[in-house]
Amino acid sequence: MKKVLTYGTFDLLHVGHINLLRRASELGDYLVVGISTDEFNIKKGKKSIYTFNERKTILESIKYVNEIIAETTWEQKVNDVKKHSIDIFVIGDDWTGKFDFLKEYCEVIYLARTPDISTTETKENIKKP
Ligand code: C2G
Repeated sequence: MKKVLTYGTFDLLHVGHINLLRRASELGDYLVVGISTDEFNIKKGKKSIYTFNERKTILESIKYVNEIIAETTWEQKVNDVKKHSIDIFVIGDDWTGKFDFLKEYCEVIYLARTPDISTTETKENIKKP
């Protein structure tokens, strides 16, 4: 069984997230998603609208996602790859190069981001009068 791993905040879920999760799931047989906790989001400089538990509940309902783990630190990825016997790490290409150190443990793939959609943009559009 080929296992795939990705991470993200996945706040205010949108088609960019779904496109990423769908393509990630198509790379293997089982997709593990590390969702950033509310505390880790602060370290990432992000404040999500939905809490970790709400974002977890939403992602658990997506057919492409097989397992959810909590992302609490930048340093947990190598341990997660080993612990979950991951074959492929995948993430959007806004992170290109940032996780190449994982190539020692698994395949690393950066997928093209979906253009013209982001949680930040969605928030701005909602605020517009
Ligand atoms: N994404 C995408 N297209 C978009 C928006 C997001 O492909 N238009 C992808 C991102 O590249 C990422 C995933 O969807 O792979 C989740 O995006 P975010 O919730 O913004 O996650 P991020 O803050 O990039 O967290 O340790 C890694 C970080 O936790 C990644």
